Amino acid sequence: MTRGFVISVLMGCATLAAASPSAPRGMAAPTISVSIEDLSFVPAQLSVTVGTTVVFVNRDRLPHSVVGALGEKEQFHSDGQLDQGESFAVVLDEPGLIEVSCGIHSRMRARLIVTR
Ligand SMILES: [Cu+2]
Repeated sequence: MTRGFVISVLMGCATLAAASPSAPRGMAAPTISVSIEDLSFVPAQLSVTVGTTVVFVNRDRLPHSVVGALGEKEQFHSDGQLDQGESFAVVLDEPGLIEVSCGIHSRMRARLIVTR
């Protein structure tokens, strides 16, 4: 199930994520940001290790949402839509290939390859 997932929404904290890798207690886990611009996730593919925090930052004028799925199983989703300047952070604590999409624009896709 989704046990162990720590999901938090950071409102308007775009620069925070890029500047400081805020690791969960006792773990030196990295933080990586994915930008949403011009109806795309940038980068569209990312390889990370388990425990990495990924922060999705909406730098687009349009609202977007973030949905992550491992196969048929949803792994995470943003709390509603992200307006310009808002962000959504998720800790990836299971290995696998996560397909990321936008719940508003179905052609927006990204992949997160999570390894141990
Ligand atoms: Cu979108």
